[in-house]
Amino acid sequence: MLKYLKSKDDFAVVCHYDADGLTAGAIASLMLERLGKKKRIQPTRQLDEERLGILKDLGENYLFVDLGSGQIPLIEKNFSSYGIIDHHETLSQTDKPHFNAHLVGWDGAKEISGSGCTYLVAKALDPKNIDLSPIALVGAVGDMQDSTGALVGKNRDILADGIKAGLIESRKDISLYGRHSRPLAQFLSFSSEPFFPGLTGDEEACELFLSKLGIPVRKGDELVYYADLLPSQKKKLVSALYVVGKRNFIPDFILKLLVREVYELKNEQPKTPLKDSREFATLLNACGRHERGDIGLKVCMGDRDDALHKAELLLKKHRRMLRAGLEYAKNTGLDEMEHCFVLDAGHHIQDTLVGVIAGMLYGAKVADQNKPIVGLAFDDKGMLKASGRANWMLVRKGLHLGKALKAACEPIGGEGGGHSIAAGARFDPSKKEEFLELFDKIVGEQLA
Ligand SMILES: [Mn+2]
Repeated sequence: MLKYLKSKDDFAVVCHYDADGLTAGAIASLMLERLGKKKRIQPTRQLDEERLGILKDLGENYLFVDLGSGQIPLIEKNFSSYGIIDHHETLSQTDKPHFNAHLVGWDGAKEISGSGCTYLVAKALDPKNIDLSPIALVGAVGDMQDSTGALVGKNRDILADGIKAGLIESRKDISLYGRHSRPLAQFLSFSSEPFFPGLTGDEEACELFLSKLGIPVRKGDELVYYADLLPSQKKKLVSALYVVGKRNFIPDFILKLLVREVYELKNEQPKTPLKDSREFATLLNACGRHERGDIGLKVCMGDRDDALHKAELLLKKHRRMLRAGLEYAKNTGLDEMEHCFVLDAGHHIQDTLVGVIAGMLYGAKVADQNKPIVGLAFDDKGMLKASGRANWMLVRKGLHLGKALKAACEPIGGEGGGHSIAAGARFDPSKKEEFLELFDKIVGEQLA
């Protein structure tokens, strides 16, 4: 791989369009730039026949990062000179340069991501590239590789690089999203993992909750952020959330993750979404989701003016859609079946958001906690997407939404599955009534 990168010129970097892919692409692009190579970069949602058109003739030599290992036959057929850096499972082999986490014995789901693999190549090319370690970690966090509460495996070596270079700080802190970028009451009310019944989705309730704890949400005219709180106030807040969680049967393994290792980028400005690695990753995902991976790439590569501004607008758009969806659900209300609630959103809520919004409806007191909620929305291909959300009390009683959705889809030719508390399905809209009837019946059986 190193020889390929050093000896060739005129590269086309192709990367996945999510946070891990964009960070991998940015690292690849910067390392090539530092080698004095000519390069272009193209993010893509997928690597398939349909998208080959936009990927053709971008350069003489290709470098696929955070994708490619699973599409070797397709790449082989269409590109003559290429290298692949990836962490996804691979079945095929190639005689071209191919650096894959699994091939060297690392677990690409937990120990290293696409950005991490690309970073290791960059570091091997030039030790000075360790200044790219923060971006590599943003990719790992974006890929949820810290889901056990901390980064593990090779990711920890990259973390150590970042700390040594004085670019990263890691410590234990509350894991809710928006420590730096959301005013306190919003920070609580938008918490969806976990969601706190009585708080999530209800900003006023959150303000009341905070004031009861003696934590002000305003200082003069300024809104207070979690990052502004004193250590004693932070502690008080975490304990109070823990109590809310316990009272609502949120299991210990979830509550334990309320405080976890967090990774902050020391050179980024406070109160921006770049300060915290998770928020940085979310910003990149917002760019990708709106087909503006190019903006995310520029932010990764150091643009703090125009590109950052545009990326923040995309993130705001996402939040606005979430808020609008929640308002829609509050205003139209839910259909109540015998064993579940239905949020029939049609085209009013995006299929990618309907699940998150359904989950927020418990907190917002739109739905009673004694039944699960299934949100329905059309996807961009005209199919119906069903997103089920429950609470831990129902799971304790035997509810498993993943199994229920899967079983309800079987006779109607749809596809479904997922976790006990959150799951999804997709099926033909003409089967809606049939689906709901069967789903309701299965949920009833599970809870009986
Ligand atoms: Mn990835």
